[in-house]
Amino acid sequence: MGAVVLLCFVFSMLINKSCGQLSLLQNKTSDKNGLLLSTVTGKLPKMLRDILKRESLERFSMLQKIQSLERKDQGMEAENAKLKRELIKMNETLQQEFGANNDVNLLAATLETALGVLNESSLQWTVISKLLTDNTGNYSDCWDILRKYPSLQGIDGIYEITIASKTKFVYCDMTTGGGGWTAIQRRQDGSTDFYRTWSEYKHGFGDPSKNYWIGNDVIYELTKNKDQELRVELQSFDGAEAYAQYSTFYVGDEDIKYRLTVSGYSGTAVYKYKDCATILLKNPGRKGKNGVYTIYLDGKQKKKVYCDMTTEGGGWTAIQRRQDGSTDFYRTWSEYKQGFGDPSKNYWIGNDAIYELTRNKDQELRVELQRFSGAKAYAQFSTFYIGDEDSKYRLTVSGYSGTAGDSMADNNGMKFSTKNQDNDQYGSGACATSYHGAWWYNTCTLSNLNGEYIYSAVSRHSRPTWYKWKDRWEALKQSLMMIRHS
Ligand SMILES: [Ca+2]
Repeated sequence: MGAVVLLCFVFSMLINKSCGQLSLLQNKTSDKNGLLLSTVTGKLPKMLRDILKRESLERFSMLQKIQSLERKDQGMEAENAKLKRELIKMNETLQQEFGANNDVNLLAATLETALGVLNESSLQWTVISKLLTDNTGNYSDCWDILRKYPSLQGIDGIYEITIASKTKFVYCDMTTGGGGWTAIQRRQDGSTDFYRTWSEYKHGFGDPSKNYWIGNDVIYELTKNKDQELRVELQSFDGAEAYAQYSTFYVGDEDIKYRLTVSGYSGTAVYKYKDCATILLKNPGRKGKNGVYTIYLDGKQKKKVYCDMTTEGGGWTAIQRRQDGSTDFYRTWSEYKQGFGDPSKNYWIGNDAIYELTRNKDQELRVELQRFSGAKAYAQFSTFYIGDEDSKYRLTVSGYSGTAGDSMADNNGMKFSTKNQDNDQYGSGACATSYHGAWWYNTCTLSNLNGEYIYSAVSRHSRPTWYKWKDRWEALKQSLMMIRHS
């Protein structure tokens, strides 16, 4: 396999990291005591390798910084000279005021060392920048760079290559499948317009550190020996990743309008996660990252949900979430069936969705509650599932443990009721109306988490309450009902 080509959509923070590292180095160089540079004098090539390897420092941003450093060089010289004068003056003052005191002599010696380092610092920068500049641009692609510098494996970033005797900055994936991939396209966000003309696509556009098209002439040059493979990497907004790989990939020159030859597919389809636990299982890096993710109910119906990736190992799919009063929960049967609200704040996932998620009867329920005082408690149920709409989403809930008390014991076996559909056990009225909510009411209830929100801890049964926690109808500030494989 020769050099290889990559279409890459991978999200990466390497650029920012690298700039951060470089500015650190830059600051240390002009550091008043110059100790960092004094310790590395004479080891510059090794230091450069270390920088490239450990800090993921990228040539592109580094060269830009060096150019800016060179512009600042005179300023630095002036600053050094000023510092030098101050040090000399300080030294003289010390000698005059304290004479031949040992401590003072020690201090003076330290000051003189510092002066020596200062004198060397700008010279050293010139050496560093020259070494870096001299080493760039002599490679035909990322594969070639990696072949000559195997220690760059794992260091994705911007590198300079030479194509048809012109240099070009490109993004190299030095990780995937051993690395050495040259990115011909990269999109990370919407900050670069890709709706461009023939000529722009011919020459390429954008910035390889973020979004770019390498240019059709370059793709032709890179692939004209017909020995390249193509890999397309994709990432969906909920973090799912997939790729497509083609064992043959090349384009013709401009005369034949860059005619494409692509074949020999292998790869993965985008995985449709069925719940938050599966997302976490397939993407362990999501642990601790609570937020909104996309799941596919029954492998088909797309749904945005809030995932708790923290509590007790994470992987919880939230079926109800209330954080404030900005969402009305006093809704109809049809709205509770479909679900409503915004998973990033307040929402009900939908009774059809709860049925789908719990139909295997293998889920547990965890209810997390917060009072306006900030105090928190939870109730966990080892068994939780509901029937389909024909059964009026009849609830099965049991196996309580926790700190909030079991306020759902009376709801076990009950049908769901809303303000426009009374399926409760209360003969002389509708609990959904008198409790201003929607729930699995019995002859009403000791839990009413879909009750009417209020911004204070008033005590009233029609509020979002969990009676057993404090043995009163205290209105709660927040609630989270979530399920996970038991
Ligand atoms: Ca009734």
